[in-house]
Amino acid sequence: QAANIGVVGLAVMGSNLARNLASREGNTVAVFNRTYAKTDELVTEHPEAGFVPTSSYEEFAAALQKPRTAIIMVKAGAGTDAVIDELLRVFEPGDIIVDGGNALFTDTIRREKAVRETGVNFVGMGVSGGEEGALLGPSLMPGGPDESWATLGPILKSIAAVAEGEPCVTHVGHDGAGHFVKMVHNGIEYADMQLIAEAYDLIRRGTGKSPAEIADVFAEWNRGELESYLIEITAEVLRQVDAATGEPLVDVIVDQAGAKGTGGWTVQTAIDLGVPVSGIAEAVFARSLSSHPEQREVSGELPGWHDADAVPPVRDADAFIENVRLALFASKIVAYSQGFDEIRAGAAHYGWDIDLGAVSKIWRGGCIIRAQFLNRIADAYDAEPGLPVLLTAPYFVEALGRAQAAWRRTVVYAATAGIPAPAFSSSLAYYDGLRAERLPAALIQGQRDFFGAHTYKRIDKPGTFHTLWSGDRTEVEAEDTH
Ligand code: NBP
Repeated sequence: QAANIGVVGLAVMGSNLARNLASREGNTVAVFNRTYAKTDELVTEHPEAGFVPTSSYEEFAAALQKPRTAIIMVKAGAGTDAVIDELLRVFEPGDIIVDGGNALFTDTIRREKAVRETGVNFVGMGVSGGEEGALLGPSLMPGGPDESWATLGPILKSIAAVAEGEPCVTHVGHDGAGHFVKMVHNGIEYADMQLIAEAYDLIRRGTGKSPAEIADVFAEWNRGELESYLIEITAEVLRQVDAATGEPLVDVIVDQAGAKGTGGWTVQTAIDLGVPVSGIAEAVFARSLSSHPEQREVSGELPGWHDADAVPPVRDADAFIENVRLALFASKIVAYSQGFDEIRAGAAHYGWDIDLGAVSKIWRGGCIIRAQFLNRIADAYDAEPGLPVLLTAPYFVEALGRAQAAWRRTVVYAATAGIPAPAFSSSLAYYDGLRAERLPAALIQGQRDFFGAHTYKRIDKPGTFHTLWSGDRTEVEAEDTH
């Protein structure tokens, strides 16, 4: 029986995506893995899926109906290039290769260009939601050419998560747009996790509550405007007791956070685009700081403001927790606003027509940052598609205004108590930066002109100017050397 879709790469993600595809009416799925034992295992363990197992790329291509459609789920990087080369050997013009791995979007742009020359369509697709998402319904972010979306769209809609009746998939844009958006999704995920971790740390050290008690706080928060998958699982993790020691699990886990790189890509790309994603950057760097035990060994040598253990206790725990909740909500708005700003800037730079409201909608289900809150983002872009900064939408302006006093009090408390809250503090600084009528950037321009004759503009007349700092300090008109 000819298969209408194929999956290459049968580790956990590929196997689960293949099973998800096979479970949908009308699909027959051909499967291939470099090491055949994995193919055999999957097919044997899941006879109900009716997979078509194949043991060579030739056999795989022969098993697929034309035009052929194959989703690659292999380790991103050299593995992806190797599989594409093999598929191009056996595929024909009009066939579609989808890369569902976590590719860097610039690799996807390069691959799309190279594959297009052969007449085969190449689609880089972000897949979010981990193993469970792949099996039960992920959030899918395909890029690639319009023609391929006509074939792929219905298949992807049938396997994606569903949020409020809508499948969590949209054709994000051409070539690398899907992987770009997936990258920023992961960056936002880093920021969201860091903000939640800072909230937990402040509550624990400020009020002395136990992890189990703080789990109740998060469970309560999950019933309000912070409702999200990450808040929900935070409560679960904090409630978990270690079977071996009887201690809260969070207290026996080594406090060094790992990272697979997509958060760092988001920040590197933002730097290239000139977009301030400070909340995401602080989250990436907080993980880096945690992962240097040799540097952290000096902790005892670094004096705090107060004497040892003297984190000033909060007087009213309930009021403090409410302040932290509002600080978390406000900082979260900043993180998402910065992430969407990066997508907007990336779309402008790479020529993608990305519907930001549609992106927020496909993140409502299946993925790690799924949250109620994304509906508010969709509303904001529905009302004003060209919104220059997300947080200036009326809903967010109101929320930030409401949260502001609590947000400031929380950051003050963190600084006074010596509890690191880099994402809370930098989000507030970003907000105040946007609010400022005048920024000290004027002074920086003066300094740049002083040491490097980099010139400056004046507020009162057009043109570019330079002060003769090492001469008589008069001002002259200059060439623009920005
Ligand atoms: P891995 O990232 O661990 O990759 C293992 C798969 O890659 C195996 O099927 C392996 O074949 C295959 N492979 C490698 Br390695 N080199 C190959 C080559 N040169 N030619 C052919 N096949 C090759 O698998 P995963 O964790 O299932 O993830 C798959 C993709 O999905 C990755 O790009 C990942 O970043 C992405 N992703 C993962 C998650 C997640 O939560 N894990 C979420 C979203 C996206 P073998 O069996 O012969 O070694």
